[in-house]
Amino acid sequence: MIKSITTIRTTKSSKEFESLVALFQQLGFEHEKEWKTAKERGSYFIVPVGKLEFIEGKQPLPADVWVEVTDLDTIHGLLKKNKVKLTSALQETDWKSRVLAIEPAKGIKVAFWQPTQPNADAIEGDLNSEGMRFAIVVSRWNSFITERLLQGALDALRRTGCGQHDITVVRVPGAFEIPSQSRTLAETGKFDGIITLGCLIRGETDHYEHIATEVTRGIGQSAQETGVPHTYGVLTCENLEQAVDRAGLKSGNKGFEAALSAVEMVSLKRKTGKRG
Ligand code: DLZ
Repeated sequence: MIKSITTIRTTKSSKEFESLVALFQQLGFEHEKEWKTAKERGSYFIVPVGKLEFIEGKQPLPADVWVEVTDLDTIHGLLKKNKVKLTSALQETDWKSRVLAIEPAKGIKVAFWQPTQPNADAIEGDLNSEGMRFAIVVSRWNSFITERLLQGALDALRRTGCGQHDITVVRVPGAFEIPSQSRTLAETGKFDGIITLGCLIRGETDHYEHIATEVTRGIGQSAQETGVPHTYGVLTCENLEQAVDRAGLKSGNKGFEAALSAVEMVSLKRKTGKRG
């Protein structure tokens, strides 16, 4: 059974290795693992779908890794910010896509592309938060976990282009207070989306089920009744170990995921909601 496809590039120096790893992390690749032996080290990224494609005829651009993205303009912006020179400018192709190419280190040629015609039967939100305003409601109870969720959420917003001034962080005592505060903020009309972050641990919480149910119901109700997208980054865990696992520093951080979902939902609402 085939399990995965890996494409390997060797770098010329430690500096090049480190700058490539940092760049690809910023571009949104999921950093899976680093490994080290006495003589070598490696760092690899994973993507949701791998493809092996054969083409007969002329290849449109000299790149040997092709990365399909959902928002080429954000990638373009990130490359500019990192002063990565394009080897091929952002351009339309004759296969209904837009594409750009880079060579961030000698011999490492990567093209990024996005179809110009969305899938006919699916509308999706984009992961570009430039110009969107978010409130993050975070509870102080179990703050050693919730502060990590907050860092994850801020990281996701920053990476997707949200301005610092467009993010408001509001702290509440515990998870129970998240729904009412979220609603207060949603009703102001000042925010495009609300990100809720908290942590309930069964072993340490009396009436755990009741609080968890109430928090979930309240957040959902606020979203539906105000029409403002709310996303759910409230951990409901059996124990502390599980909570730590779900509040990882990069991948596996539910705060990061809740913020990304908020960006996607705000974008989707703009595409599918009432006309201005
Ligand atoms: C009271 C309580 C308990 C026992 N456990 C938690 C918890 O694990 N996570 C959490 O966010 N909050 C907890 N709380 C506090 C309640 O959510 C609420 O803040 C207080 O009961 C005050 O209304």
